[in-house]
Amino acid sequence: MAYAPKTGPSTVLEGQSALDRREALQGDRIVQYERLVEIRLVEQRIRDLLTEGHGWGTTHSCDGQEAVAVGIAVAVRPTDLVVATHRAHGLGLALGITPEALIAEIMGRQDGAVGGIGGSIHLTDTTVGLLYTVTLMGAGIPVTVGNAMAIQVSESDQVAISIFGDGATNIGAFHEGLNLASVWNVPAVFVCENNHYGEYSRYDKTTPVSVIAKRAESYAMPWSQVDGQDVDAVAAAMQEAIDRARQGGGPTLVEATTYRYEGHNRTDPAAYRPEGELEQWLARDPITIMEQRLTAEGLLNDTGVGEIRARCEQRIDAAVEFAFASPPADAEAMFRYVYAQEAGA
Ligand SMILES: Cc1ncc(C[n+]2csc(CCOP(=O)(O)OP(=O)(O)O)c2C)c(N)n1
Ligand SMILES: [Mg+2]
Repeated sequence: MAYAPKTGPSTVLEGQSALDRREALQGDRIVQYERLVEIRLVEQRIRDLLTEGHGWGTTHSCDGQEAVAVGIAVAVRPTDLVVATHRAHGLGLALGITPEALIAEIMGRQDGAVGGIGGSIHLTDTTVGLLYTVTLMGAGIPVTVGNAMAIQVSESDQVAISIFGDGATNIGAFHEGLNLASVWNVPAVFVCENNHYGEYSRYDKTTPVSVIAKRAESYAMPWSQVDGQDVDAVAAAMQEAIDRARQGGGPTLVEATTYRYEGHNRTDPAAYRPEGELEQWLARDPITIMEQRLTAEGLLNDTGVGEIRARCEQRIDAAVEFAFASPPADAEAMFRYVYAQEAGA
């Protein structure tokens, strides 16, 4: 049976598909700013909904890491092939998934991004190039090498993108994947979102190098380390790496340094963090950084900031209403997309 789960646009706004949202983002820095705000507010609402019992399982919030998601989405084409992790609500929204499709997915509803059978950590929207997200650390890296190899063989001008955490760079798949990507010179960009923690361990307790991106040197691969609190900086580093890959220059490792404001998941109070660390990062909040920059450039003022926030709140209220109105996922659908082969066949 063909693999054809529902993916892509569910929307409360007529004519606004995931692809429309992506295109709007790529041309307009105010939209980029608005998307940062939207991601922050959606994450907060998702935690509330789960706390109130309107969904199952856990969630891994990306509050504080929004600029990495938006910076990536600015540079990546919808036709490129993106694979990411369990902490990907922000990336999904940045790439174009609507708040309603995301919230409905997490609430297990049929209008969710994958019909409600994937949930928080299995987001997909092939209309904007998000092939899948997966929580197995590093597992997307060899898959990305395969995607990039397929691109190379088919001589298309796409690029394969893999997004993973700092913890995943200690997994064998990271090293094997980067090694092979370099040897085959495939069009791939490996993006390490260094939020300084892998579950409950600070990265310097588990990782013997201070600049993770330098690990690329072992594989003769170009690398860059970029300020992950700054949309423009992330977009520029991504653009450079993507251009190199598209032009046949092979893979790059990009490290975006950032911080997660919440614990690893919603039951983690993050009591292991040193005192004052969160406050230091809050002082470099990605939303504030972009707000100040756009204000200095005369593109935004206090009224605009208030309007954008109110518009996001309204949109999210409508998205939640939409999700509640959507029927629960069809449990049978879980089995519809499983391949089986009879013994001896
Ligand atoms: C192969 C594997 N080992 C262990 C886990 C359990 N686990 C889930 S998330 C996580 C930490 C991930 O840290 P990082 O890669 O830095 O991503 P982050 O959660 O910080 O975004 C661990 C150990 C897993 N999912 N996969
Ligand atoms: Mg991490």
